[in-house]
Amino acid sequence: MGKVALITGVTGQDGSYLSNFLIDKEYTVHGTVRRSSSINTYRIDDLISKYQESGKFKLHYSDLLDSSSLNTLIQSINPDEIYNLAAQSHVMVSFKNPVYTTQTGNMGPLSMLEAIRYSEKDVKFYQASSSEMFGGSEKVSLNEKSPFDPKSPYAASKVFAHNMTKMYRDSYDLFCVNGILFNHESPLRGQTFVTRKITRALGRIVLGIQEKLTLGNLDASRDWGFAGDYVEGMWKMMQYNTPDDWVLATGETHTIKDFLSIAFSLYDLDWEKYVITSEKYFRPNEVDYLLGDYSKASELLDWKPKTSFEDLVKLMCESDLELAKKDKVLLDENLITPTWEHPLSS
Ligand code: NAP
Ligand code: F7E
Repeated sequence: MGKVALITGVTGQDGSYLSNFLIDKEYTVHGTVRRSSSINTYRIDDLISKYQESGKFKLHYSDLLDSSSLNTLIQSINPDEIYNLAAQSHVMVSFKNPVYTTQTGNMGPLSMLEAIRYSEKDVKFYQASSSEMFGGSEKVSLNEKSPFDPKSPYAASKVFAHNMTKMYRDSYDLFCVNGILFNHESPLRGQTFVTRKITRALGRIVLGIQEKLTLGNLDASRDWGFAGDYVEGMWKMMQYNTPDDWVLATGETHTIKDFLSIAFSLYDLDWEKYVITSEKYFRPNEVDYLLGDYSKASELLDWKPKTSFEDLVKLMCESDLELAKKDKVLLDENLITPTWEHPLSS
């Protein structure tokens, strides 16, 4: 019999990649979806169509603030492994909605840890911790022992959940894992994160249907990897013989300018002719520099990133050029209004 996994935040980027990965490993996957006024399952629609009937992939309404639904789900599904991927994951939005970001980021994992503590079964728990917790003020390589210095409500809420996860592991002898993941991207990345904002706009610029792209601080540096590689690392942490904290990263860091340069040069374009900056995308407090040291995961989990930075940029650009072609058809037929510089972009 295959294992049973519960994934919170299954409609997000990582939820989609992890669901695919676990189903390939013969898991039955249950995912939580929060109610919204329009259906937003586009990242997992292929899984729904392939596996819903056989019961290998099941969706349930839940919310991080609804401890009752989380508790009931854990009792009824009886999972072997829980991956807590749900969060208000946008750093800039966390400055605008600090209470919501903190309530969901704190109460969600805590509710699940309590449910696991009283569960008769030994349920393993994965918490999606983040490199944002480090704060990135110094140009150093960061590992599991590096100190935290959160610079946003998002990062502070991740530190709380990280500490709670470790505390439950140490206090109650539970298999609770923190995956401290550095930025990871893909064609399924949310469109308001900087990499996808760039590749989505670039596709339209190449086709002549967008003129300018407005961004914020172009000098920040990030350790960017491919989401598909990172979900394998999450799973490996859960199979290791002891629960622990683990960094997943690439060991390379690049500025937003580097990303722009590689992306635009794929189409022989000079990014400086298209990109403008606006104060509205600058954050109240910036994480300037993130570089991860994944040597512990490499040595003990035999994990390493497989996709290079250049290949990641190319993969995202190619995918978004195809999407831009669809935008162009709809635009030519007057079926959509261009809202490329969207007021909710952040
Ligand atoms: P994402 O694409 O933003 O997905 C977040 C998921 O959480 C979505 O399914 C979202 O639902 C769900 N969600 C948000 N608020 C919720 C609530 N109140 N109740 C229930 N579900 C809720 O994020 P991601 O990039 O896949 O990242 C996965 C996790 O890893 C997140 O916790 C993120 O903070 C963390 N992380 C990400 C990175 C990265 O670089 N991607 C790095 C380190 C850590 P909707 O689809 O309805 O919005
Ligand atoms: O910003 C700068 C911005 O929003 C990256 C989340 O997955 O990774 C992500 O958080 C950098 C920042 O990601 C724009 O100021 C410039 O320095 O793509 P981002 P993030 O803040 O690093 C971590 C690891 C997580 O855990 C989070 O969940 O890019 N930047 N101009 C911009 N960023 C955005 N979003 N939009 C701009 O226009």
